[in-house]
Amino acid sequence: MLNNFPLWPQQASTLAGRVDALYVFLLIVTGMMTLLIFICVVYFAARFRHRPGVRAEQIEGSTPLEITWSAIPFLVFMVIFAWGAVVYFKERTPPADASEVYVVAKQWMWKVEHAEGQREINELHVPVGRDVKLIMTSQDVIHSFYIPAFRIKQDVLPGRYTVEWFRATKPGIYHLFCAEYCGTQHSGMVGDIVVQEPAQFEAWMNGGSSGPLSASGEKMFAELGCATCHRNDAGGRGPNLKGVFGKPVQLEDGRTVTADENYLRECILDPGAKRVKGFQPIMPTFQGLVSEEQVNALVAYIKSISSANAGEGVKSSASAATPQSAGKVQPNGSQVQ
Ligand code: HEC
Ligand SMILES: [Cu+2]
Repeated sequence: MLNNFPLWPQQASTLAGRVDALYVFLLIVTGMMTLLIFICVVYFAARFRHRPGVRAEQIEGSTPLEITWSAIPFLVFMVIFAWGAVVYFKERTPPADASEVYVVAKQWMWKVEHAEGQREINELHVPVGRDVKLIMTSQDVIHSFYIPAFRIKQDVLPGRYTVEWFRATKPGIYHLFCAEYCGTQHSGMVGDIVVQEPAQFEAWMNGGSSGPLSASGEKMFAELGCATCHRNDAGGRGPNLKGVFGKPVQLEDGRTVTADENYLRECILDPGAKRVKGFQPIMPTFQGLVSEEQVNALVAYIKSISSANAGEGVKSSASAATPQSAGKVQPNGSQVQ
């Protein structure tokens, strides 16, 4: 019977149980308080009802009583706060080794590109039991990437990246919703999260991929002329980008910032906002010249030449040219509009 009338969405991620446990706790606490108040109302109404000849007597405060009814709720609220904070920080902190998926939202669809190069629309394939980090941006208005079965929801904003992560625990197909009103067909901006067994997922991933995202990024890096200024040595007019991701960067105006995804994105689209110390301000903006997908590929490429495993970017770009992926290569710049 409960299957036909489920009170909760399915629990299909490692976070789902934690969120539900907190929610059940809140229901129990508020339920108990409601009950307590109603019992008191009924009891006092009966006990102190009007009787002929009996005069009401004024009672002037009671310190122990007031301390009790302040301290107990305070402790209960502190439990809710601490518990909520633990779940929140867990949910907001993607594990460092999560596989990465880029998401671009537009009215009214979700465009998904895996770091390994596979692309999909209104669908996201993920393997069971692996941490997945979504790096998301919007091409137009604010959207929100919501997977009820995973208990995660995150706004997707134009002009910057936002991030969310999960680890799926059960194979199956789950709803994806846009949870931020984004225009006429907002309610149709839905999709499927397809959770597969690792072997099945590998098979899916290997079918028809255009090569790793970082490899398309490397190609664009050459085609857009980035490589003329950013060389692999110290001799370029721009900084050598090898190893820059995740490191602190000294800016011309004295600030130090961490080179995360949003920083790389801003460097490409609005280089004037944060000039690197010790270089001429000659880098042109690429705003309007590159699509969100191309920015994602460039960011993925710069990250790949920065990862602890410094050879990774080179390796992945080499593998893109192996016969096994040849023939599946899509014409450069082919994207879903
Ligand atoms: C005309 C030369 C030139 C071109 C072309 C160029 N850049 Fe730059 N870039 C620079 C210079 C100079 C800096 C350092 C000063 C600054 O921050 O603007 C820089 C800074 C950067 C940074 C920050 C580096 C750091 O160490 O923090 C990134 C990332 C970057 N560029 C990426 C790119 C990408 C991607 C492209 C191609 C789409 C590109 N650049 C094209 C000259 C260039
Ligand atoms: Cu939307």
